[in-house]
Amino acid sequence: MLFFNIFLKSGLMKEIFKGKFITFEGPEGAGKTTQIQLAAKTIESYGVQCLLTREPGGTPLAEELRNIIKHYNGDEKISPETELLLIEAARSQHVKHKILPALAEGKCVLCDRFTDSTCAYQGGGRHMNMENIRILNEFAIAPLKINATILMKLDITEGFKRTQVRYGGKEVFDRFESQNLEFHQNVMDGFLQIAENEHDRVAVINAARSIEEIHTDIMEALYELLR
Ligand code: Z5A
Repeated sequence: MLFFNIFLKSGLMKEIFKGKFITFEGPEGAGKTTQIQLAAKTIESYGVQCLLTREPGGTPLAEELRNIIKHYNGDEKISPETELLLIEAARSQHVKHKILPALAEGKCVLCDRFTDSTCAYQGGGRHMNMENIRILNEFAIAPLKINATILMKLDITEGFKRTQVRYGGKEVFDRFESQNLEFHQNVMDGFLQIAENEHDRVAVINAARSIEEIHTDIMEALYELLR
């Protein structure tokens, strides 16, 4: 009986996760990369192949754009409009050349940041027009739709502390990390606003706990959002 139940559950989970597009969002250091890897392991145990990817980036060209978006340091400043268009250019390439083909093969695609990051960082952080961002997001990803999003909620100062540990205490900031606390608080508020408006798609997970506790909550939330 136990074996039969496990067999049934695994078959059900396979159906739930096959060909799904799942995004992970949140502030810096929230643990997205850590959790996306654990989620992939669990989903693969159901017999579904996973593709892990990230934004900005994910294809060779998009990764080149990522490098500019994160680290460009020339005298000519990148305007907020240019930053937004570079992110959307990388995204369009990523969706067409990597995400859509993988979904067509029935893989479960797990993406570290996606369109909600644009609303939160470029909209909330850089105060760019939300309607323009919405139109550009749609233009870059159509016909792709997100099936479920995990928003990892963490106090921004806690996130900074975690990334400092990763950098061994050295201050190596990219163009986003070097923004002030107000910028990062606006980003977090932007994420929470999205979750409030779209609770059928977005689950908010308290990321200030142990890695195992967070993983358990994420898998439960994904089951609820996708079933
Ligand atoms: N960006 C944008 O502006 N607009 C957009 O549309 C998109 C992106 C798509 C990408 O940065 C930047 O691009 C991002 C926004 C912008 N910049 N910021 N800030 P990235 O990809 O390089 O970095 P990130 O997305 O911010 O991720 P991160 O800093 O690497 O953090 P994370 O992936 O969420 O966390 P992690 O690497 O899994 O964990 C961080 C550390 O904490 C690490 O040492 C872990 O071992 C530790 N950790 C993880 N979980 C825990 C728990 N539960 N307890 C304690 N410690 C933990």
